[in-house]
Amino acid sequence: MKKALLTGVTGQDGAYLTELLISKGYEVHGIKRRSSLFNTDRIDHLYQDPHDDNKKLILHYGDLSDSTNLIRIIQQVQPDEIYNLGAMSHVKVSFDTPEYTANADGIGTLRLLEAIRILGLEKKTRIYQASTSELYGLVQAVPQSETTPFYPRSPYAVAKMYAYWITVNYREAYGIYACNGILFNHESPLRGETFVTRKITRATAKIAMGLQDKLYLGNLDAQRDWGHAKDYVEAMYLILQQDVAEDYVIATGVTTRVREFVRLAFAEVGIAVEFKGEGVDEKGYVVSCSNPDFQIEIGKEVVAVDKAYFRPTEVDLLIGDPSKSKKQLGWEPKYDLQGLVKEMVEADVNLFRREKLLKESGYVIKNQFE
Ligand code: NDP
Ligand code: GDR
Repeated sequence: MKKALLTGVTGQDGAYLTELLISKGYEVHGIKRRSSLFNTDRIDHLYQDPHDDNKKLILHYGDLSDSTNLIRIIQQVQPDEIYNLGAMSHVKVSFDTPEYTANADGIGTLRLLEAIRILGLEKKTRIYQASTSELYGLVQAVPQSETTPFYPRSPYAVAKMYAYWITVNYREAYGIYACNGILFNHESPLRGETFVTRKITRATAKIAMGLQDKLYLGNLDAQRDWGHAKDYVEAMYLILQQDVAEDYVIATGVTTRVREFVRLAFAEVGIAVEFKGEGVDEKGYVVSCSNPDFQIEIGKEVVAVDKAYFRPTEVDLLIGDPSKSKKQLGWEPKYDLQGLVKEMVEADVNLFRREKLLKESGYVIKNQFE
């Protein structure tokens, strides 16, 4: 039985990849940070009692900033494959915590590669590095491919640039099967609540149900190549199954503005939104509602811009060229943007329907000490 070790197992991609690897017969080991709450919501359905002899998911406490625990866990697990998904992954937050981001996202990758070397696992353990389209940053050329020059625009992207090159360097210097997947934005119902797509789909559901008044966003003009995380973890797996270790772009090849994502999300619940005004004064208004489940006032202002969400330096346009991964990996995304938006909005509508019902029935306690 193959063994995989995942950092970032509690995150969006960690959850989907764990599910995929278990379905392929792997024993999956995940590194989880200690926190004051469980924080395992995304993988609870996969977790088994640690006393179960047939368990397929085993969790270890650890952190990318601590090389001692990484070496110990890798020595204990002796993984065939490592997927380094752990990271401080929020671009805007990286401007607030740049040193920590460099440590976890940049040096964290080095720590894993060194652990493989220290333990003499260069020929046994393959490693996948979660690289990102944020490396392209300030537009040099479009669509962006494996050969497009990088120009990172945030502490996050600069840290990931170090991780990218140290992965290439350890492959070339020590013959480790180490690969970068340069993944463009990928989303799902499991996406963190503060990334723009999930922020929009949650707000869409809440506004439609009368649970939220307005959605405040930053740069509505930003263009992103959005795919579904489920498709993208398939690519991660394929990248580590090839004869030769290489780096791959994973993207849909279609780009969409944030503003358009908002329109698509509201359209899923039967609400048509139109934008008027410019720059920070731009606003989104309801122009019609065809869904009898939702009573929303026509003309209501549901979207506004808040400068607090702007970044000191922005990445304006991302559109990936996935030709290499399609040709060499045989990878093909199953979801289009419409399917992605539909799944995310449906999940959030269900989530807030449940929450509303619980609240109305008196089961939601605002403060546990009340
Ligand atoms: P998430 O933010 O959902 O998950 C990040 C994971 O990393 C969480 O499990 C988090 O743990 C863990 N983590 C954070 N800091 C540390 C640390 N110091 N040590 C160990 N673990 C840590 O990210 P995604 O699942 O969306 O992304 C997975 C990876 O892919 C990340 O590296 C991200 O930068 C990269 N990426 C993501 C893309 C996307 O569009 N989603 C695109 C390209 C790259 P906790 O739950 O405790 O916070
Ligand atoms: P990104 O994702 O920065 O591309 O990084 P995010 O969803 O945060 O932003 C996408 C674009 O939307 C604009 N935007 C807003 N973003 C957020 N979060 N909140 C807002 O209110 C808002 N309004 C507009 C942003 O300015 C940006 O242009 C994600 C992360 O998953 C990274 O870890 C990953 O490497 C890249 O995708 C590829």
